[in-house]
Amino acid sequence: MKTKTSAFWMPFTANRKFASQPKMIEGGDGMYYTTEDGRKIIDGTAGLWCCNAGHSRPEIVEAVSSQIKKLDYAPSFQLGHPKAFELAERLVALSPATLDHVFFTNSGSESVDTALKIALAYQQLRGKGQKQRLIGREKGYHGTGFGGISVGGLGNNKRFFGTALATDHLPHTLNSENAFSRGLPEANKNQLAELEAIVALHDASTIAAVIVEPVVGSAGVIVPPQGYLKKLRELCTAHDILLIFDEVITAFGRIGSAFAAQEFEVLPDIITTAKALTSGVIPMGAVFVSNEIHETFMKGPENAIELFHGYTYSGHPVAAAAALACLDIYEKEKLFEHSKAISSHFEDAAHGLANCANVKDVRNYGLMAAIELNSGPSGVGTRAFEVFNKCFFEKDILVRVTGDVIALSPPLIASEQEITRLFSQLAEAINETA
Ligand code: PXG
Repeated sequence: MKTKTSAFWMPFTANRKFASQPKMIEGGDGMYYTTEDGRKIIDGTAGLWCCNAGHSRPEIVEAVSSQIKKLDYAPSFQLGHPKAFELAERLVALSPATLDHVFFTNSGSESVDTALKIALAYQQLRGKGQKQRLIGREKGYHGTGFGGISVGGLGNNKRFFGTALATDHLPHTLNSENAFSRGLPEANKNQLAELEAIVALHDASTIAAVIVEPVVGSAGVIVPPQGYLKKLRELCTAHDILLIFDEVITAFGRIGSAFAAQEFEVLPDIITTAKALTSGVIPMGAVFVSNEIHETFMKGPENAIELFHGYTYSGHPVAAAAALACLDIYEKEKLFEHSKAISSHFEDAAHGLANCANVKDVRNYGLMAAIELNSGPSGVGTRAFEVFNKCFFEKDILVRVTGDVIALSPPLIASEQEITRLFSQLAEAINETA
């Protein structure tokens, strides 16, 4: 039966265009989705960068259903249930040392807003209440909450909604000099001079935190220039500014290590996560906070609430059960190691498209890649959207399109053969769209 599409106002979607030619997914299994018309297609995007363990894993299904039978829901306000505590312990064992505390949320947007609030409150609590300005970066995506869009750097997401917070933005690091470079690019290493300019403009005494995606995801896989993140850490430390890594996409093996912080050997003060924490099965986010920040909150009278913040579903038992089962899969199947091991094959496959029609740039790191096309004759994004349609309807692969960029981020369980097939199908679609 054909699904009716009028009542559901779809997010970040051209709703009327979708209704004219719906792309409907009915099933998922491992690396594959099944479409409404019964075709098995390779999931080249891990859903929306989240299904790192692959789809409908029986171990997670089992953990979720037995948790619902045992305890469906319990509050985390002034009460607890063991699964959330167990999950927090497991997570801090994975996270960089000194980020030993976890605040649970339900999404990446909530993780970002939580991190920003913790940063602002921390500055107040340690007597630096003037430090209230937040610095994001052009092209940054930090979700859709009012905090996230304030520090975010994508104009379309900010337009109409005002800017709730005092912010400023670093320049992005995309540079045509770096086109077709593999892994970390060279040019724009000095882009951080702008942070000094922002500090000179507003004064460090007014700046609470800088938030960046270590590898930019949404805006089209922008890989940090060599040494950039280390330099950013040095500057933040020198000016007594907190550094927040938004790892909603990069955490949990997407670029080989558990966290980008470990991959790039840069220790932020706060890390935001969501998505692959549960492999996308149940919504959940986690914010990792340094001991220093946490201790600053744990100083008042013991019967006082330390942070007036949280969500009904913070640490939800079913989400926690899903996350624990998911972490077991990552560990047992060594998926982070696998992700790293196949990343050079993935890199070769991505750069194999450099000579396809209209390809302007290829960027990659870990299991993230962007194939950027020249804009089509009818404007930005039209050609890439046509490629997306062709991939879905004719080539049996799912890719993600933002503007002129086709992004790839397959589940970490991908085999070399599946990666080869994904990129060869995509190459055909690009060439046939020319
Ligand atoms: N931070 C980052 C770095 C993200 O990538 C969020 C925060 C917000 O997460 P929630 O769970 O609130 O959506 C994200 C989300 C895309 C795409 O196609 C990316 C995201 C979401 C939807 C689509 O690039 N990232």
